[in-house]
Amino acid sequence: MTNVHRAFPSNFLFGAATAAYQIEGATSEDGRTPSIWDTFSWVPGAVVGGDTGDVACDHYHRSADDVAMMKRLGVQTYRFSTAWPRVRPDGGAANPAGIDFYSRLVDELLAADIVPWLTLYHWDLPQALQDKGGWVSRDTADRFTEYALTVHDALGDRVNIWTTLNEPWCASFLSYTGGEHAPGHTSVREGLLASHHLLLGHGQVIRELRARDASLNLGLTTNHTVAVALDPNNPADVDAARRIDGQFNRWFLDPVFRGSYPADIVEDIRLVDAGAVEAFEAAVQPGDLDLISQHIDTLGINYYHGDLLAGSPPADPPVSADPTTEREVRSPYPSFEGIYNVERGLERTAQNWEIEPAGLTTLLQRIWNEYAKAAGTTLYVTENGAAFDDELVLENGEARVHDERRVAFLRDHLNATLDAQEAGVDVRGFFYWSLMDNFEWAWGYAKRFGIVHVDYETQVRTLKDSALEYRRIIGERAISGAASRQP
Ligand code: PNW
Repeated sequence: MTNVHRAFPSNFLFGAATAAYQIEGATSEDGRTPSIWDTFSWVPGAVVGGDTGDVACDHYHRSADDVAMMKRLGVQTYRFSTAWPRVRPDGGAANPAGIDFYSRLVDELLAADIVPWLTLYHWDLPQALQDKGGWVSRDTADRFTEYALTVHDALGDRVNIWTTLNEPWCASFLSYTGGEHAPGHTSVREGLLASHHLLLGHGQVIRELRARDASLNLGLTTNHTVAVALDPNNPADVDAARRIDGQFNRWFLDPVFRGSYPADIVEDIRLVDAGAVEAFEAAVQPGDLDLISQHIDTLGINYYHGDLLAGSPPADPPVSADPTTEREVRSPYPSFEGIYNVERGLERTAQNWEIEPAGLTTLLQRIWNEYAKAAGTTLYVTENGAAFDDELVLENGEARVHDERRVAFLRDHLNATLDAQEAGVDVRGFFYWSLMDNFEWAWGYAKRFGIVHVDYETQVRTLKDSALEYRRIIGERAISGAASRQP
């Protein structure tokens, strides 16, 4: 193995990320009311193990310790989200007790010299607003704007970096069409309307915050896949990749950067559900796309894995007997019929997600060249990480987690980020998902993404080997040591 030493530019920011519902707990304290994730987690079968966010990492009571831990880790920035049902319970009046929590957190971060990176919506919509239609209703975009302004009233003097939404694909299609996330609906119409109203809320908040303070750094975080056709000369494979790319990537990037929804995807969906597309087209009102396509300073990219796609069952039998090979994309999603995910023989995470660091380079280059560069928008990797079956062991009385696969994962994806930068992409930072093990949505506590291990009985935090490696990388501002790259 060769030794490497690859330095990061001096302006590159190293961070770690979390989200309110996944770590805070204290779901009924200080005036907080239920979100759609509370109510969804109460539905039998919705979340593995019947887990809920009631306690989670108890971060609501431990934020000072958690910030001290981040300081020991050396992270320069911390990406967190504010909980709408704490700040404006039931989507109604502002709640000073809930707001105070974030005010203290921000003070703690600033005192520790950690840049607060605030996300306004990481999926915890007040249930009372879902009862009025949730994101299917246009009104929710206005309620979101009110909530954002309340957060800005309280924190705008200390927080400079604001992200409106985390992963609108998940908050719309995965939640209102796929049924896998709260509120667990399975309607094409609802998914389409939710996607538009989320983006509308994004645009309104950008406009209002910009008008209040032109010096804010404003942006959006989107999740992506890298859709590759099995055979670039086979029209069916190319079409499968086009459809996946269209819904995951272009459906959100086109309106934000070009002011229009991708026409090919609209037409695909019309073939499957004309009524849904009609409702969607009626929902897109004059002026909406101008709001949605306003300039953003920052685009956050969340990357976990790509997809190799075929338009028919692959001819070659898969090498392994893995049941996930040659699987037809399980699809409540419109126009995903007859698309097959092809087994690449890549290593996989505990969630069966493929590990493909080079996909991150490809993705960053593509988004930079096709969207962000012309718009003068800077890119950050706002999420990248993996769940593995970690084991806590005692060594000489000391708790350790030897998560060498996550160490390699982290190094490989940081390398992939540097590869993109060297290819000319303006990508200025990386957030590992997640700072600590937490409530992994539909998987509950069964999947651990943290570089910090959480014992959910005692709430003891233990730095995994990946945290120690991240601390070393951040300290040296370089990736050094034996190369561990995957192809
Ligand atoms: C993202 N999918 O969620 C979120 O932003 C995080 O809160 C989450 O913990 C992390 O990734 C790891 O999952 C996703 O099913 C959840 O395609 C599910 C999907 C994608 C992203």
